[in-house]
Amino acid sequence: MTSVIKFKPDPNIGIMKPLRDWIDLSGYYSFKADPDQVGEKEGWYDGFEGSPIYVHSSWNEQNPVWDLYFGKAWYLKKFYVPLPAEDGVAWIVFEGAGYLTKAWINGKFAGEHKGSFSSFRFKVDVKQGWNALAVEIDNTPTRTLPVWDEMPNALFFHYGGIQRPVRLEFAKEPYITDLTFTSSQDGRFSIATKVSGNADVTVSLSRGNRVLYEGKSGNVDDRLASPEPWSPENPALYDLTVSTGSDAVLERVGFRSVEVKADGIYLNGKRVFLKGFGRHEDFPVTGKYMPGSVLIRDFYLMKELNANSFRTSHYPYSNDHLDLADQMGFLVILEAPVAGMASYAHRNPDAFFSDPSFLKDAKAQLAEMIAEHKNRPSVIAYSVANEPESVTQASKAFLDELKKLARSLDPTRPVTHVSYRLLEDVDYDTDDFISINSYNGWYSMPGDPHQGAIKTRQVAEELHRKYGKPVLVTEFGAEGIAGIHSDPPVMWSEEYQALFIEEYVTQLKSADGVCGLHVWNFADFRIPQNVKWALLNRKGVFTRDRQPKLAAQKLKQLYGEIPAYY
Ligand code: GCB
Repeated sequence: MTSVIKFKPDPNIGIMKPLRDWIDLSGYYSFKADPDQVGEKEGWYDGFEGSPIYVHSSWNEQNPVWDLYFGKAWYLKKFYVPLPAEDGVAWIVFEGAGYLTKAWINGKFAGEHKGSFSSFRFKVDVKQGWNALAVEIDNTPTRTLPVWDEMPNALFFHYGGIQRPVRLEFAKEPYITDLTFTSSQDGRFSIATKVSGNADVTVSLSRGNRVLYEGKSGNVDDRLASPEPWSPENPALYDLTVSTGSDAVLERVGFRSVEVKADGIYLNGKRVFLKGFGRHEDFPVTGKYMPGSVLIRDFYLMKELNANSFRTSHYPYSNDHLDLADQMGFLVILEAPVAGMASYAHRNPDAFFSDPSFLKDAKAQLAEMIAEHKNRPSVIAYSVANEPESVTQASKAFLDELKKLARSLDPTRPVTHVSYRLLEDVDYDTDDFISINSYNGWYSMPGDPHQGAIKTRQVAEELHRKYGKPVLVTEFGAEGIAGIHSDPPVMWSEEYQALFIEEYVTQLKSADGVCGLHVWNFADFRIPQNVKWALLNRKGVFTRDRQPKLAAQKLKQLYGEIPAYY
């Protein structure tokens, strides 16, 4: 398993500091839907007549005609390589496209990849001068990850396309293929580097212009005297540069420790209370691509509401998204794209979870997620799945395989799965902490958020007592349609949503064993058409265009009253 080395921004947010030559391949492409699946047979990889589209963004909202198109579609772009590309290695790098991606350069097949939410790369032959890139994307709703078999019940809208940046990247042998950094807040750290051939590797750690550590090996166990620990209050980042002479990569790292004890999650030795949200990557027109300016606004809004944490529900987020979490100090539960199973799996969980190809895909996408993001200080834990019908031995076996894999790839981070089966769940014994989603007062006990919140508190406390582990409430929330007001507060009004959140936070902030609260959701987001939703999922405390509902003001006050350490 090799990790995907990223270009990372320098301390000025958003300014790229590439240490390899690269060419940005985002921009306008030619696009053609392929509902009859004839593209490959007819050789569209050599060229086709299409219509304009922008990469990166989902295809759906760029043209109303494509809005509900799910299936195969093709992208084509001519690009110019000014370098003598022949004397090195070149890759085409996708930071996220899917669900199935196949790529051709100058008509020659380059590779294929399954999964929409991780970076992947294919080695390619490009020539100095003009070249052509053809890409086939297939997002046919099937047993993909997340699972889309039953579209109306899917948890969020099934966007498709080349949804994150694409580039051509160049390196010379020997080049760096993997880099792992682990640390603790007292300054201890280790670096492990993998290189494509024999090379003298040097490493350095610096802050600003000050070099604080230099080493003559790619594999180091050492200690930095009195580092500034990374935390939400002071997200101190260090530049780790690793070089082979012919190649160099940069990771932005931090010194921090995470530990789970029976009574809570500890950051740098202090018990921290996670205050935050389940989020989505979702925005009008761009679909599953989140423009940097929207992310910036989101992060300022989360800070404004006194949040310090979020979960990447229900898939790993983009590098831009997680770079900001590192930079602005958010504690992230990084979730694998194993979600959307509830409506399908509950009918026959044994058959569903015993399917070996499903497990194989889930493991592959979990491994890619960890390889890509394992060096981030913001990522404090992994969630292997959201609401996986964890009530039978087959689903338990499936989840335990994923947890085993996560721990073998990264022994430094705690692992959980997110359950809505509460007291019935059979898989908490292999979690480091328990994560529960609860909607008493909305889907159950409608209209009674007070009793709903009390019931959720009882469940959380019972789970804590039974398993001796902390409990994170990963979802609770109610729909609130912006502009709909009601006295008394009834369901779907802004008042009801604000009251629901108040009842839950009041009950759960001091519940025995509860280590954090994530409101569902930060912002309204698009979902499939279904009688359950009014155009969007309206559980956001902000609208889809990031305007506050009543709940936002309430939550700011409520989160402001909870100390970050307790
Ligand atoms: C859940 C899911 C989340 C949904 C939410 C809801 O339990 O995990 O993806 O959006 O409920 O609003 O129904």
